[in-house]
Amino acid sequence: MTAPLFILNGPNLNLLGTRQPEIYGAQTLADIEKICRETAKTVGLDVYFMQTNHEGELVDVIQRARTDACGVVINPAAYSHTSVAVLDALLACDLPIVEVHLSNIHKRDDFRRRSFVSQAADAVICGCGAYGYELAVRAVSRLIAARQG
Ligand code: CA2
Repeated sequence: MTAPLFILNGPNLNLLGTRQPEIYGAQTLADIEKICRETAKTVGLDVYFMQTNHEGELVDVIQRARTDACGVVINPAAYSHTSVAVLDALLACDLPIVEVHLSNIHKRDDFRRRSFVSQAADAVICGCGAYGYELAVRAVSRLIAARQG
């Protein structure tokens, strides 16, 4: 059996749908999980979906992905812009990695324009809202298939 696709979400994304819909959209994280599961099903992937507000927990789950996942889709949220630990954990993964952001991080505050995590990502999707997660699942499934030859 193929290992699941890990879809990982960083701090405060559990609040989606409650505030700032003009930036992040009206969909909740549960809505996004549903989109991911439906999309993954169409490309034949199982999904492990999680959210954490804790940097160490994110590092732990990325380390688990090294052996237990077929690929990673990650919205590291604020840790994108601050965390060398999350970057290093991803660099230790020999897996297809797609970074996703709901908002266009290049159109916002200067500090959001740099993502450490992008250095470990095969692809980065931003500014497409929740649809970006569907694109990310499709993109990572292609990268997984390409590796399998
Ligand atoms: O656009 C994205 O997906 C972000 O990763 C979201 C992060 C932000 O720090 C990044 O710069 C870009 C923030 C997620 C917090 O989302 C909230 C949603 C509703 C209410 C409060 C926070």
